Amino acid sequence: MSNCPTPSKVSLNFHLRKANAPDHLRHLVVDIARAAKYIVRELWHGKLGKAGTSNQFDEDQVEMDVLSNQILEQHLCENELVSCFASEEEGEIVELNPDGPYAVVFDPLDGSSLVDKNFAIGTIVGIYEGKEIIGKKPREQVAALYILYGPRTTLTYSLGNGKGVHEFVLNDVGEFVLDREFLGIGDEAKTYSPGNISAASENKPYRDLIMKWIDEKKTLRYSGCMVPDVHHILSKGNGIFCNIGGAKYPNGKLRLAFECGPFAFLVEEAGGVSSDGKQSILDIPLEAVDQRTQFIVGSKNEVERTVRGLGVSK
Ligand code: FBP
Repeated sequence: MSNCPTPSKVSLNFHLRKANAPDHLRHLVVDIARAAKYIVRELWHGKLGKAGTSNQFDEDQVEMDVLSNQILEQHLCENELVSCFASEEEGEIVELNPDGPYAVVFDPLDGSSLVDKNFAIGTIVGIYEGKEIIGKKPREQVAALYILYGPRTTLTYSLGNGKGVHEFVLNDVGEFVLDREFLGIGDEAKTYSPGNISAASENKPYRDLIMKWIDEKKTLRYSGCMVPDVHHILSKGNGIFCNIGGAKYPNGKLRLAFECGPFAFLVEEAGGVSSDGKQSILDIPLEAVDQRTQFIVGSKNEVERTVRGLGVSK
């Protein structure tokens, strides 16, 4: 790192340099942050209605799904650092530069069904080395990040390997500047975030867990978008978020590649725990881009109690 003074407001680029991120990885993360600024602008000024199309999961797309996907694809293509990417909004893996050193997975606008209700939503990104996505495990990510479009726009990233989880805020000149370093998650949860709660109607262990959290007077924090809901755990430093399988989604609703893998990487780097009920999310091989998984993340002791409570040994 050159001996230039540390600025009063540390930029994402400066922070990545200080963390000795490889130059290409730093460039890629900064480009993803640039793409997020264009997504922010479209959230302010763009159309929020239905696109009249559907994604690979046969889910109706809103205009912003399509636009945010295009914005990210453009930035990943321009920098020539990406061999291929998998997006929640694309049917197949998209090949870009065969010499690109990284493969990227992303949900361009998670929670997009909430965008016209003005709920906080986000972009989720995972980065792998090389040219393959299928066959990798989320533990092999070399970086993961999410952008949260809320009252403030924040970007939270980690390079893993004990380098910590760090949060940046988009300022008035369009720069993501450091707000908090080394976000941590304590072992005991004070809040709970029960996703896919309709599964509790037929999943008695899940229903019993929710009643336990109520009886323990834990605070409910659930918005219906996993980006602010899991961010709440990283921001507060404790909590539990889960999306449990049920009749409609036997394996859970959330996708391993674009949603659960990057968030498990960040939560475990912050000292939390992730599980699908049997193993760390980070150890589940990616077999298909549309692969779903049951997802439990957050404070270590609460995740372990939840896994036991759901009756499946870890
Ligand atoms: P989309 O990617 O289709 O928006 O679905 C993902 C999601 O919105 C997550 O962000 C959120 O945690 C989950 O669905 C909510 O599911 P449910 O409404 O069943 O709790």
